[in-house]
Amino acid sequence: MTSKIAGFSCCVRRWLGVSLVTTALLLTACNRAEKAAQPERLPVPGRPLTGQIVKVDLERGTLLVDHDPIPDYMPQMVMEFQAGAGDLANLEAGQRIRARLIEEANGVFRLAHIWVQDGLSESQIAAAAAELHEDTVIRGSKVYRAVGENLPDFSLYDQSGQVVDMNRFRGKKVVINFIYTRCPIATMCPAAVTNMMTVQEGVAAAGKSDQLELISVTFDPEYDTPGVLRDYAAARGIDTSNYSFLTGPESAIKDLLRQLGVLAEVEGPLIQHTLATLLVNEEGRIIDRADGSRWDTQQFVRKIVR
Ligand SMILES: [Cu+2]
Repeated sequence: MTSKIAGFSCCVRRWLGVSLVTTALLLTACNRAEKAAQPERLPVPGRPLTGQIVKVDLERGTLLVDHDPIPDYMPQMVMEFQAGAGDLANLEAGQRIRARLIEEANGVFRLAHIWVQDGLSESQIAAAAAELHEDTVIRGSKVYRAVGENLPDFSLYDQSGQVVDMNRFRGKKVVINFIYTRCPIATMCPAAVTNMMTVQEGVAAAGKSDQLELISVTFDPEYDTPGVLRDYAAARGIDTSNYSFLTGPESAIKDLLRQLGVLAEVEGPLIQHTLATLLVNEEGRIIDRADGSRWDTQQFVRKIVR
């Protein structure tokens, strides 16, 4: 744990390039955070449910699910649940799922935060997460990847529930940041997404959309399932043809955050986090980095379209 925090602080120091005084402050903050037994993640509403989808009914906005017994609550049965548009679009009959069952005040039962339990995708994602973790451990105190280094390889799910391997984006410029959908602070994640959209629009205006991929990875994967990310993008009218929202195993996301020098920590009802946006070139090398939510999106656009 000590070495983990030391590595983390070291990466923060290198990333910010700050004075010793500021570093001392950061170290104190880190140590304090370490002592408080903070929860690892924000709670996700509802109770756990597993089962198999019998039917996706787009018209009724429901999922018919043969669900496993829910201890002290409900026996095994085939039951109809309300579900969000993102989940309804992503899911199909026959899939095994794990989800959160939310009983609403009006007696309506809703399934949300749904993960497909698909052996093939899951093992692919798990293998990539294990590799990324090994790389994180091997890099030790040199875990942080500065401008000039390569983006690490990773595989996560996109907002459609498809496995996305980072290699897929070789040959294009990539802009990547981290956000979470329930971030309530307008100047943080919502602003970060708006900045991404501004870059996307600037590159589109130059007719170079096919040379760019934008990626927002969630800080909050248990809540931000593919369906939630899909709804989030739809609610903002985001063109997802070259802008993906990624989620997956918590360990993979933590390793990515460490390697890219982004801090995140649950505090009360929030995930306190820093913001960074990276620009990656066609060979997978990090060529620029903007910290915070106020940065020159047009500078990124110029670097992408030139
Ligand atoms: Cu945020």
